[in-house]
Amino acid sequence: MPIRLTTSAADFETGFAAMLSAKREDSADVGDVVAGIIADVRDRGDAALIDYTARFDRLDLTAETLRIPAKEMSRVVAGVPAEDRAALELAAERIRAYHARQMPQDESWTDEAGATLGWRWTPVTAAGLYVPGGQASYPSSVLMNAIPARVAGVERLVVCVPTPDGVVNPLVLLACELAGVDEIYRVGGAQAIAAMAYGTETIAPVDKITGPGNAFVAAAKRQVFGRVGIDMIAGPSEVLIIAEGDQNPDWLALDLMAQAEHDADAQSILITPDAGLADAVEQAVARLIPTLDRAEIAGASWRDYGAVIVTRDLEEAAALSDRIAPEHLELCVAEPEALAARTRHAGAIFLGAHTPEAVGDYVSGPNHVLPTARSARFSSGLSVMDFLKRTTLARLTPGALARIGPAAVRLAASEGLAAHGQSVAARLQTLNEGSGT
Ligand code: HSO
Ligand code: ZN
Repeated sequence: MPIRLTTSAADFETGFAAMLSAKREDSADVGDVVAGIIADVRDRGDAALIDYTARFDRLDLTAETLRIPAKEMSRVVAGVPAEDRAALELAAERIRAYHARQMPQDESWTDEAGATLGWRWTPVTAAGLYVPGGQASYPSSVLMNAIPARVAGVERLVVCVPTPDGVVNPLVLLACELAGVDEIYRVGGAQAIAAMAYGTETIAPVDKITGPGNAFVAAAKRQVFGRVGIDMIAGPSEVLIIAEGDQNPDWLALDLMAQAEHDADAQSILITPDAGLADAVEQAVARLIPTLDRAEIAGASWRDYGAVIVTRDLEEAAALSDRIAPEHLELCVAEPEALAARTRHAGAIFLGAHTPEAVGDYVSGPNHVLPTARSARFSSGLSVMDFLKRTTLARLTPGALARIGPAAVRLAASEGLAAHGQSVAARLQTLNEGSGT
């Protein structure tokens, strides 16, 4: 049974605090193993990748076959049914249009001292995207990672994807093609992250690595950070739904289970001021779970981490949501904009009964790579910004240097940095001589 809390009950705060602090992810400590794999890939390059791929994916590769050739790409992709292709194309187009709007502007202005200041944005040169194999190999996630990179102007986009027993997912390859991925390697795990960070004979290194993965991949990303940039380390998925009493309990049950089916560690929470709706949704979920393909995963997630909270009103529901800072926040209420305005901490907000979170996973346009485990308090979902960096610009006229330089000379002296002070003072002196004073 999911936990059930009522804000008017005396023990509410205790129950809520326990829910907030429950640790959902119990990832094994694989740091040492991963450090060994990274060192091996740095040492032996392609040969190490070939060994690990034989061992973990039961696939014999050579330096020539690490990369999936264009011919194989077109053959596999040609087998994708037209309806699947059309759906993926629609998704790609909408994701592209959304992320194009995110592109930030360069800025430049001249201030009252006469300094021309500003910044400009430039893309990272090469980005590497990790695509997991197995059950969590989502073509939609390929689009969500690769398209922002391309929109940002990344020149070289690399994908590493494990292909256990040589089996490739045609939709993953099609997503790579639609997003404009340049190179695809059939390598997975920590070894793939090491190869993209340090490079091998065949795989040139990248500057930034993004994408989800298992505990080994997550540990590898942590360990190569600094050598390359990485995106966030995402935890199990979450949804929080705030619903009014007149909402359809079957729809809400489906929305809750759409998160729960991702992972036994996923979390689905319903908050409502209507105890009757809370009961109806719990009953609907109980009916729904046995009908799902992933009944076991969804059932375990709902049993262990599911929560139903009954509040006095919507205002209180919004305040609780902020304390949770969910990855996905669904507002199934008559006036979702007003309620959204009352919340601050959420990775993505879905407004109204006809915007289920699942539509955001695929086709609405915003990114589905979002901050989990309460990190929406301080971070945001993946965007073009993850593939851009900002360079600041400053140009001083002689007059501007004369005006603000003396303060720099003073501060340099206070920090005991003589060359700093003189590098400014020497110029000020020349300016003074030139002006004849
Ligand atoms: N809801 C997941 C993303 C996803 N869902 C991919 C389906 N495919 C995490 O935001
Ligand atoms: Zn999903």
